Amino acid sequence: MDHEKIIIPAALVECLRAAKSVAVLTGAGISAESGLPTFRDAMTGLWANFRPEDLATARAFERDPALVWKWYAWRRDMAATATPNPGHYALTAIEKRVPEFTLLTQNVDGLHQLAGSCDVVELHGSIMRSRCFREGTVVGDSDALSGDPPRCPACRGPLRPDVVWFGENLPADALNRAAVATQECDLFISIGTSGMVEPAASLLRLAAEAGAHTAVINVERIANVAPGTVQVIGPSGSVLPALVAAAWPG
Ligand code: BJW
Repeated sequence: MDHEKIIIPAALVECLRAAKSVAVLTGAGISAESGLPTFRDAMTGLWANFRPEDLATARAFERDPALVWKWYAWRRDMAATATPNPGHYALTAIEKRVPEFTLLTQNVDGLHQLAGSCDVVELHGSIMRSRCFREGTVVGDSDALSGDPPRCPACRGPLRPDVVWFGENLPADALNRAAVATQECDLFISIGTSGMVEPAASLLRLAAEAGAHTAVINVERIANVAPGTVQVIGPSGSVLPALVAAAWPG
């Protein structure tokens, strides 16, 4: 989509320019233009041929560790060869211009870090790391491991991806940082997420209740957002660069 054809609401531009503190929540949609499938696209999404509970729960891993490990290995290979898109880069530009900026991501693909975002709060972990299913010890480079699933070098227990599955708590430090940023920001922007998975889904509403301006950037209109939320409909790889250009021309 041509940047010139995207209309960025003036109110959002003003809010961004004036903001002392901005919090951004990203989901799978921001990486779609890097070629990574989202979860809930009925035809091509990551769960098109499976039910989420068959792949993204500890119970699924216990039942069929090879299936779950292979699904994550397939996704890790895709993420490892993907590159950030203009949406990821636009967020690094915003980070440089606002005094306080917190990037909260539900994504596990590492593309924000690759784009140069300095301090990414990973709410759902990282697909690039693994950890022992028994003891929780984190093992860094998943690419160097072999086996379906590989074994923990310390206890020989099965390794699992270092991500947050349904029914598991989010990392406490990440959740705390999300709560603080959400309570304290002037502007909260939710980008490329269907807003169906808690607790991340509640952050937009919590920000609005705390008095922040709120905005959603998505290719589809999101239902039941907090009253007063500005919705910009379009791909984040075009909307975000257009927003940056409008807020800080030249
Ligand atoms: C574009 C675009 C473009 C496309 N530009 N946009 C309260 C009520 C009910 C249930 C619960 C509740 N609280 C907790 C729960 C249970 C559960 C939950 O939320 N269930 C729901 C299904 C209802 N939550 C949990 O279990 C969480 N843990 C927890 O709460 O712990 C405490 C607790 C424990 C036990 C019991 C109760 C409480 C953990 C959630 C972990 C989620 N994990 C996953 C997998 C991570 C690892 C992996 O990657 O495999 O995280 S699930 C999956 O969904 C993944 C994602 O991060 C997450 C969100 O998906 P996302 O990013 O929104 O992707 P999509 O595909 O849904 O949407 C993409 C969007 O992009 C779409 O809107 C497109 O339109 C858009 N888009 N192209 C802009 N170019």
